[in-house]
Amino acid sequence: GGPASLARFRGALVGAVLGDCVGGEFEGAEDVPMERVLQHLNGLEQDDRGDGILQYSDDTAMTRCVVQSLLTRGAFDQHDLAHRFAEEYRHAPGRGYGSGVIQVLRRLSSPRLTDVYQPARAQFGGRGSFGNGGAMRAAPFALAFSDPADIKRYSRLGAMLTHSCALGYNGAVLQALAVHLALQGALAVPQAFINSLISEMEDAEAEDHARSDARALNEPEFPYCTRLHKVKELMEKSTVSIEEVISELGNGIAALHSVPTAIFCVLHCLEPQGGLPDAYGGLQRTLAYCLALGGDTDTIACMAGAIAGAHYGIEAIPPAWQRCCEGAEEAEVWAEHLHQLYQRS
Ligand code: 8NA
Ligand code: MG
Ligand code: MG
Repeated sequence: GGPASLARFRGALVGAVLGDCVGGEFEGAEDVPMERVLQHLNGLEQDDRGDGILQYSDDTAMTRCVVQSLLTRGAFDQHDLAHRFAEEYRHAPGRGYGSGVIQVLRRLSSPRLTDVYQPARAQFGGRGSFGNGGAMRAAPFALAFSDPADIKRYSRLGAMLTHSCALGYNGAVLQALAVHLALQGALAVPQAFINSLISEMEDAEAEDHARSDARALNEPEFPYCTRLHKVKELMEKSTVSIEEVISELGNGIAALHSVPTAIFCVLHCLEPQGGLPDAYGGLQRTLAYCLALGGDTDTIACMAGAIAGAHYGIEAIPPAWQRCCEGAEEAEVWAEHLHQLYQRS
């Protein structure tokens, strides 16, 4: 489809859910052979699947809250969103939330709370979380708003409800911007795509809070820009090993060690790759590649799935894969509603 077509909106939201559901199998694993990844993915094509449907985790649970809040309120509403996060956690606490964020989610349900950003600010001795939990749920901001200024503002605020450290919320800004650009068709020119992200993050990371948080964590100045430059270097190499991706970009639960990685996975898999089935389309390649990295596979595949889905569109998602994933049918319906909201924004 053309820029911002409905097929791209569907692809983005369903791609995110798929990445979370198929990635759960290897979450936290080290050294995942591609053979095991392909075995797992082949299982999705079998009619007689004994093990039933793949459940989504915190990534999708929180993404659903963002979608429902934006659709119900027709705008960003931090109180409504905070309430939905808290209710979702109370209802289904076993979705695999990070060990720190559950304290925020418990405190967000207090009726006495007036400043909904306060519990997040109290995390980790007042430094706030740098986990990827803000980034993993950022895609809907790119699907609800067409203006990049709105996308940046609301993805940041949406993340700050749980992640007040700049390395946490700027990961969400980067992920939302990557989905936005992919929706516009910008991945047709990969170098321009990455350059746009670098120039956007130069602005975001120039802010005082971003500078002091990077310093406090012994990170270089402009940590996301530094990582995006590494993505560019890896893109220019003729061969890149999995080990190199993990050591240069990371595969962990910190947003800084996973959002640039997800972006790299999408870029790397734009062209067919050795070791992956010829029959795989680009979105399938992207998800398989994310899983083979090990580490925080559900979250990296969720973020890469949203970007790749926005680029390739819903047609690139095998119906059999979609049927195996909890919440994927619903995601397609919500994508249509977000598309309508986007056109009004
Ligand atoms: P979070 O805010 O609890 O952060 C995740 C973890 O990062 C924390 O539990 C800490 O260990 C560490 N952390 C974050 N900020 C700081 C800090 N300032 N100082 C010291 N340590 C810090 O949770 P989240 O919402 O960011 O979730 C991130 C990931 O955890 C997601 O992938 C989610 O799926 C979940 N998760 C991951 C695994 C895994 O093995 N990769 C397993 C279960 C859950
Ligand atoms: Mg998860
Ligand atoms: Mg995860």
